[in-house]
Amino acid sequence: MQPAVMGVLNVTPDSFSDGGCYLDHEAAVAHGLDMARQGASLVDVGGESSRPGARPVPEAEELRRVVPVVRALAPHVRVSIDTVKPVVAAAAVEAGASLLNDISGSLWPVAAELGVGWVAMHMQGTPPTMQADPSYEDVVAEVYGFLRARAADAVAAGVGEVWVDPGIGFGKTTAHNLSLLRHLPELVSMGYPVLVGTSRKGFLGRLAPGPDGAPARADERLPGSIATTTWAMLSGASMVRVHDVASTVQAAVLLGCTRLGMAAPGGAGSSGGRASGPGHR
Ligand code: HH2
Repeated sequence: MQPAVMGVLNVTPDSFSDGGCYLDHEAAVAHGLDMARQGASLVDVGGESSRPGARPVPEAEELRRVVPVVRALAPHVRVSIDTVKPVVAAAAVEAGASLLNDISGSLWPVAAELGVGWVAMHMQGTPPTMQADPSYEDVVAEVYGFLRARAADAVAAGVGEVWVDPGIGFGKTTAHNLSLLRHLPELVSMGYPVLVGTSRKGFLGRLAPGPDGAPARADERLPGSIATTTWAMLSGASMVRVHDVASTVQAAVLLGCTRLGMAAPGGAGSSGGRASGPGHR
């Protein structure tokens, strides 16, 4: 099955790649609907940046940012709420969200109580200081061990839909991120659906600097985002969290076609017969 695409919708002034673009509710809803039209199965609404160094947002402000946006989008597309605050999670679920995207990896009792799905993400430390000095003896064993334990806790608590996410960039060096990506099949083999978010993250810019040697800026990281997201899909991830939905859906479709050796049934370009036209090769 083609992996699902989760579109990122940051209703924040300070997110690392799109801060301020969707702080206005009308702009946020329009962008969410656009991502759904482009093929996102889920729109992930967040009202608090978790970029390295980010400061916590007061609960009332986070509620003001996200609840009207969730309410407007939920009749049209599945919505997840990206929060670590139980009160915000509850209000978003009341407004129509059905998945709790939890970067703290600790809110499974809240998901159980609200009767919604839960994403368990791994993070070492918290955003204000997590990138100061991330350290592990064995990053793959520690992160995947944590996720295995938390997912089992959630299932035992009665959560019916449990996702695991290695938390790329959350208390991790570039080398840690690469190890986790390289060993994704081990996470997949645990049996829980895997979500991966590499989109526009800083390590992509550091690994592939521009011609002047400077790290690629966030708005120059689409190729790296597509490459690592495609790697995640090839490794068995069931969902990828991205800012650039249309490009990612195109990559996912092409991956599926290549796997099958043909256009996916019912998908674009599946009308049968040979492709034709001036561009056909
Ligand atoms: N990454 C970010 C935020 N939430 N949730 C999951 N499950 N996995 C991720 O990798 C993940 C996440 C960071 O990206 P973004 O939301 O664009 O930035 P910011 O936190 O600055 O708003």
